Amino acid sequence: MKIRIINPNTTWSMTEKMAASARAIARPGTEVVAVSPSMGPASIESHYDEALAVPGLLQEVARGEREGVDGYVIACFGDPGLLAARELARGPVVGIAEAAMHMASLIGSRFSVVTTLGRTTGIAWHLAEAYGMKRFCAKVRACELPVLELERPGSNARALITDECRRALEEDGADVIVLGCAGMTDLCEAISHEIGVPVIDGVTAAVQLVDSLVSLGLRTSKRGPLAAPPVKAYSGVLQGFALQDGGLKQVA
Ligand code: 5HY
Repeated sequence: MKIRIINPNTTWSMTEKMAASARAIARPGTEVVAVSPSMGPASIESHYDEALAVPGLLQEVARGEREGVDGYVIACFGDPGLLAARELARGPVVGIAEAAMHMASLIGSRFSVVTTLGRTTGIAWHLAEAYGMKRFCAKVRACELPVLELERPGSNARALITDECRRALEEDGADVIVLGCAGMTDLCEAISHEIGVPVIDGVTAAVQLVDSLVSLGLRTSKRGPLAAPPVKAYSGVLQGFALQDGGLKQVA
């Protein structure tokens, strides 16, 4: 089985962290590859970043389709481009927010999300609503940490995130924590051990869900809204996104 983790931002150190987390839990026989697009934002911290991350993300899905990838993880807590990716993919495509929230609802009564910048909390709330998880979500918290601080050696990211997780337990009535950034994937186990409750990393949660779906022979349904997009021309820098034979005309 081949699973492709797509980190929609272009910071490869973060992508490599995700690959390490995923390979640590992947079943024997499941090959996990983690990639970043050749174009896009260095980090995703706004609607603008999310929008500009999607073209590169879709190129990576198209490349995966040509390489026979069985399923995909969209490894950004805003789950950017999720439905568009499902239109392109034959196999399952799972977003890390979607995976983490659903898993949290299976092991606790209420979860809090701890993410990076406060300006992105609305995106997480929107997803909780869209996924039917709002009734389980106690709060979406932010530790006011720029995403790339997670990559800076010597930053106090882990302490800031852990403190915010503690506040979630004390103030929100949460009994599970969801890490609201793929870049936190390497902190999950240590924070869970420190605060004494389950902490969910969406990257590994999504990898396991994709593995389960593929193992059950389940693929994205191509009847209706997630069928391949209608063929048409795209102009300017998007010319290469025109579809032919079910794939992009030009996969960079
Ligand atoms: C993520 N941004 O998971 C989101 C986290 C966030 O570059 N990867 C990013 O703060 O929304």
